[in-house]
Amino acid sequence: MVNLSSFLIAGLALQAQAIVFNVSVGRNGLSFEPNEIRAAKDDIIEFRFWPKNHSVVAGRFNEPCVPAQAGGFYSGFFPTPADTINPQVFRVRINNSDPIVFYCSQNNGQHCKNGMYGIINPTQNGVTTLSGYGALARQAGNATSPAGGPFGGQIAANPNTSVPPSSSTTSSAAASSSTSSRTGSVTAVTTPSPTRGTSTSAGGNTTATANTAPNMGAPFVGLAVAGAAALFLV
Ligand SMILES: [Cu+2]
Repeated sequence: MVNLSSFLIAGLALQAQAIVFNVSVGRNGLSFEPNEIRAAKDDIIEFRFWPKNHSVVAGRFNEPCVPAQAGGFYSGFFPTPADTINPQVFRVRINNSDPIVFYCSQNNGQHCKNGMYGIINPTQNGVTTLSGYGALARQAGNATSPAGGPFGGQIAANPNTSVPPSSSTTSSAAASSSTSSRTGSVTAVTTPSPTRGTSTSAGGNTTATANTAPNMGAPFVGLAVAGAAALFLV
């Protein structure tokens, strides 16, 4: 008699273990959390959008807040009312281990230069690092949104739209850094969808994910960021 469950487990074990990294966009001020991610080929970065009107764009290293010259990705804008989380997410599949920087292109408050950027697979050369990109971004002007609509990823239903009551009132410094790596507290999944596009059925996201963003708390408040946020609340 065939032991079906053993058979299934053996089959799953043969698949590459892709990981989904959840990135909170604007959950605590003008920031991506985590903003430094170490991912492998076929891993998924899932951007979850919190209030205001954010986007995520793959950038280029030496020209901050400007889209990548080739390839890359762009989510479009995800307007999200206060005290909610957007019902849709933007998912990007990682194709290789090359460094990728990303930023928010919202200029109502100049989100990119004020801290809304991050990096996937930084290197140690001081250029393709979070701090290296940040040093350039702080001197940037307005950010650039790619022409046209979203590309390079998949818009999907948000698997978790529950909002802790206090989440939208927490502020923290945008300059804070949080890192996720493949060895961190993330959930391995075996069902990354290889398809691109936007044909996602409602509730059809069966990929098990864990919120990889560490609970950073709010040890201090970024006064500059809070001030900017107060001026540019949408
Ligand atoms: Cu933003």
